[in-house]
Amino acid sequence: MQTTSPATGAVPPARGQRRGGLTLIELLIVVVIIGMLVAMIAPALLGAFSTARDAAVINEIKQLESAVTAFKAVYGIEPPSRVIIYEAPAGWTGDTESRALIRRIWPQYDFTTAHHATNFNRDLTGDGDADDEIRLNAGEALVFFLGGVVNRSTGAAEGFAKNPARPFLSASTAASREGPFFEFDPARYVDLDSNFSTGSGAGNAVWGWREYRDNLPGQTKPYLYFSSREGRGYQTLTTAIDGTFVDVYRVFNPTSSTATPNAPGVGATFSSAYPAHKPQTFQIISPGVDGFYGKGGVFNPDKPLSWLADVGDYDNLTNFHGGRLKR
Ligand SMILES: [Ca+2]
Ligand SMILES: [Ca+2]
Ligand SMILES: [Ca+2]
Repeated sequence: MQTTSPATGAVPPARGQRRGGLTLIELLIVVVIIGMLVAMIAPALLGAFSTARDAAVINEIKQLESAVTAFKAVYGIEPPSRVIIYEAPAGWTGDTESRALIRRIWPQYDFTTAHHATNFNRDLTGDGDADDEIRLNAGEALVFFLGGVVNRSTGAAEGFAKNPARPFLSASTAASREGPFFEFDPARYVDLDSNFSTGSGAGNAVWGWREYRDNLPGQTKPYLYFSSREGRGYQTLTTAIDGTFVDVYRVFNPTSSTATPNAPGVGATFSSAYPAHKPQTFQIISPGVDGFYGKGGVFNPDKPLSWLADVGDYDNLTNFHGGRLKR
């Protein structure tokens, strides 16, 4: 036995030296083992953190889906994802599509000047006039229809007035409300294209709306929302969102002969060979931790997203796939 006991008081110097050497080796071994353990555990821990964060976003997307369902329960249709709201009655006359969509939601909506000339109860932009147009796209439409009109002094979402002809009346004017349908965290509003507080152009200025981001660390980009228009088909985007996203996600078709179904371009046409995911309802898309949307288009769950040859898609979170798009 090499054991020594201080009690014996008879430890030879040689033994002490040898013991020191062993301790150094032991120390190195321990350091190496700890290093290996850290190397093994750290990715697992980081993975667990990111999985938990992803799960929180997926859960929030489910809550947004429920809010859309609640909106539909009141108004009969899901919120449109592309519509223009006109403060001035004249705007509606040249936009039959937007007018029809508003008519679907509020059949008694007053498009005339009758209540308009004497006050600004249609001043949705809060700039003191009633001649603007608010172009709602994707994430903006989600926030507008689930949150409702906004108190420009406090920033609070006020839902819509139950007044069937004037749903955009403020809460101070019309206390009886529908919504908001989702409890937005005020800290997570964003305005990707800077058109919520300022319009562009003189007179009939063009405005937009604010959007809403997920709670991933460092996230600056909002959820995207696209409606199938009650199963009548998603509209192909004519302008890329944030310079990249151009098409809703479509189902991979292994029998299609299309050469590059995974590389949509602006205005690309997809045949019925590539139906959209959620063809009857809507898509909600988080850009994930990388903050890039990618291009959308065909998603094949059996292949890694590098197959899409587009950085940014792989970590997206959606309401048609239970986690990151990357496998
Ligand atoms: Ca205005
Ligand atoms: Ca905006
Ligand atoms: Ca992404």
